[in-house]
Amino acid sequence: MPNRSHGKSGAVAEANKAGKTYEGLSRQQLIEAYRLMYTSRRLDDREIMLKRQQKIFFQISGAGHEAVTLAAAMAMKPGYDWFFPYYRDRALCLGLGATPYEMLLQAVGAAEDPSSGGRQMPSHWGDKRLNVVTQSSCTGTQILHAVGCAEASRYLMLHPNAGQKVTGDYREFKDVDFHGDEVTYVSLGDGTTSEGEFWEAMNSASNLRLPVVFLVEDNGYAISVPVEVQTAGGNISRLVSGFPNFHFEEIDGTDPVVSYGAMSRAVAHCRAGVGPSFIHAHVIRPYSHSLSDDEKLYRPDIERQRDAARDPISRMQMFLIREGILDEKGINRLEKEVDDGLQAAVDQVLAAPVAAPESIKQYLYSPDLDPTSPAFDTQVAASQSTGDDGRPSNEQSGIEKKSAPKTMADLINATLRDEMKRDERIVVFGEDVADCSREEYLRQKMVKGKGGVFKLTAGLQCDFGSDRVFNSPIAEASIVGRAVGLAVRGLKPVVEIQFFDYIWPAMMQLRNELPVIRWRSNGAFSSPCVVRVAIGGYLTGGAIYHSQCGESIFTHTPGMRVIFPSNAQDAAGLLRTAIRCDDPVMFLEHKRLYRETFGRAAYPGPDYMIPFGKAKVVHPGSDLTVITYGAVVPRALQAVQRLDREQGVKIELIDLRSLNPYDWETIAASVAKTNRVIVAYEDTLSWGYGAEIAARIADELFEHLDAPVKRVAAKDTFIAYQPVLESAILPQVQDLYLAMKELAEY
Ligand SMILES: Cc1ncc(C[n+]2csc(CCOP(=O)(O)OP(=O)(O)O)c2C)c(N)n1
Ligand SMILES: [Mg+2]
Repeated sequence: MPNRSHGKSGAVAEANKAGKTYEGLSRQQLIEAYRLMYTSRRLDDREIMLKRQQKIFFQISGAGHEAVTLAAAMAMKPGYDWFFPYYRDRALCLGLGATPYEMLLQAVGAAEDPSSGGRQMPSHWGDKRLNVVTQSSCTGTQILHAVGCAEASRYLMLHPNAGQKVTGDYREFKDVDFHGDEVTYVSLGDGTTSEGEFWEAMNSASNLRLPVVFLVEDNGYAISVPVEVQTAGGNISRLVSGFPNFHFEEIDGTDPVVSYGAMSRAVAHCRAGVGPSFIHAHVIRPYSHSLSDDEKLYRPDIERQRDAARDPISRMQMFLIREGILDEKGINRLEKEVDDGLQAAVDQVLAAPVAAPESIKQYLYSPDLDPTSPAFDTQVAASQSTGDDGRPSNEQSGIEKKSAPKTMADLINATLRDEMKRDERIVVFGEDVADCSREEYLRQKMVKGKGGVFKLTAGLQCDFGSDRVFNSPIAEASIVGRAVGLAVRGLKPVVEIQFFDYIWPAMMQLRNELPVIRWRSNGAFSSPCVVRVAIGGYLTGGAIYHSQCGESIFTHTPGMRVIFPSNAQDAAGLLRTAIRCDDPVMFLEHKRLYRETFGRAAYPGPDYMIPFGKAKVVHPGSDLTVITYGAVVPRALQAVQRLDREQGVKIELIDLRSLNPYDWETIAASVAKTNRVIVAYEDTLSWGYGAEIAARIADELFEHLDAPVKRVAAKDTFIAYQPVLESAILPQVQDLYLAMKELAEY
């Protein structure tokens, strides 16, 4: 226990009389601060005990970080400002208004746990009421969310009507709450500053002068790795000091008053709209990394003792006594009240029920809006002439067209334009998507504008302005991470990943954040947005890094809708559903199909939608079923037509269009009719998307099969530049033809 003998009752009276404040904090506020800091520490202690008794399953503490995180809470406004904390921020959350009981509900994994209903580990904060946004375990992902969240505040200032509720699409269910001067808080550890996402976030926050308070809680270690190994020169403040527009402070984060002063200045800088703030707080980590770690294995006693001398709890006690704010008796009384309260909370929480196992799939997707439902099944506008008979429009002879067939690229562009007109919440960003970042060139008509490397977003910046359509840095994680932050706030980012081949820097966001937000927060938060991705090969020269597929990696991720149209009209209808629905959607656009003659169509109108999970029978047949999607559709169609011509074999060709969800009913009905099936796809054969479809057919439709389930796909290698090699690698019409012929004859 700390030495409390410094208490002098005379000093209490003196200070009381003086009405002295400390960086603006009154004595009463300091007592409250101590109550919360002590509560935070004791909660960690209680949880550690519960873990040892095997009543909870994980523990990670906020010990040593209490002063600065509580100071942050005191400098900000819960339910008004926004918070992206990390696992050491127990005191922040207590300071914002979370209760110890709620935290213990998290520890036992109770159904009533407000952060996740028992789905996440303890100390993974989330509280809708307080604007504490659901956190994952990934170090660093939250920093980009905070940037997106702050961008939303900026955007809503410029578009105050965008947040209005509109029935009939996701806006009906997605609340928008903004004040204009709200500040976004994000915290991270010293080790986490090594993540690329940290630097991406710093770059954008700085460049856009966003109101984000970055708090680096530097306890000198990332598990066992000391700060000088993480950070060049051992000090992150030195490294970031060149970022413009920031308010920087490097402080002793174990001192509550110093911390409060710094946090207040940081928040004021942001609230005034000047730019972001960066508080680098030196703290301690007295309890090892987590209960699974024993720091004695890599930290000698001497170092640990040095830390202990700076413990914020004992420092605060001594400060209160020294300043005559509380005497020893007062501290004892306060601590007893806290301990008694915690005991009662522990007793109560051990009886808290857990969620029913039947609920495990709840909130994977929006419970409010089902994109597979008839609400998303609309007709082609009357003025348009494209039939929806499953055949590409340019092959429909005899149908009179009032408007010329357009490419898939044209119709995606037209759909984006109409949706942006209709919905002010939509923002479009990505690499090169703007017409011209230097707007004056456009204004002075010096340039025409680019609008995407494939021109899919051409003209959108000119039509809707640079705050709605803009270029991002080449930082794919930040494209998706910022989109998550914007979408959490209720906006609808429709972002572009320029090439599927370069999606990988965003993988953490695409696997562990975007599709998980709703599930892990038990429905409290969601991030519906659209990630458009140019995908695929058959480019004759595309080579390894401009030809990849890999859709199965994302269909393998629960919570993500994955769409892959093969023709212009489907692209328009499915993109509109993607934008209007309430789920995250990966919208895969095949580069080779963008401007093909195949699949051109007239624009189907500004309300044309196709529900997800509905396949299209491109060619009816009774002898064999071919299931495919994307650029294999036109190739398979050629093979199907040739077999019909040559041998009268009638093949049913199914274009899945939607990969998650997919249309099992159409598959099952077709296989039951034809008794033979090929699954064809452009990706490499092994572990590709079709492997799952083939496995399910073998499993559930075995009784209907007269032949083995066949797959036609790319060879299990990379895609080569030389067209002869590319042809040998990707599935060709001839490969499809031979496989169909063989299976039909089986
Ligand atoms: C992306 C990622 N990599 C690794 C981990 C495993 N991990 C969890 S915490 C941690 C150390 C973080 O250190 P720091 O940022 O300094 O925070 P501290 O725990 O010290 O407060 C690591 C490596 C993780 N959760 N996420
Ligand atoms: Mg650390």
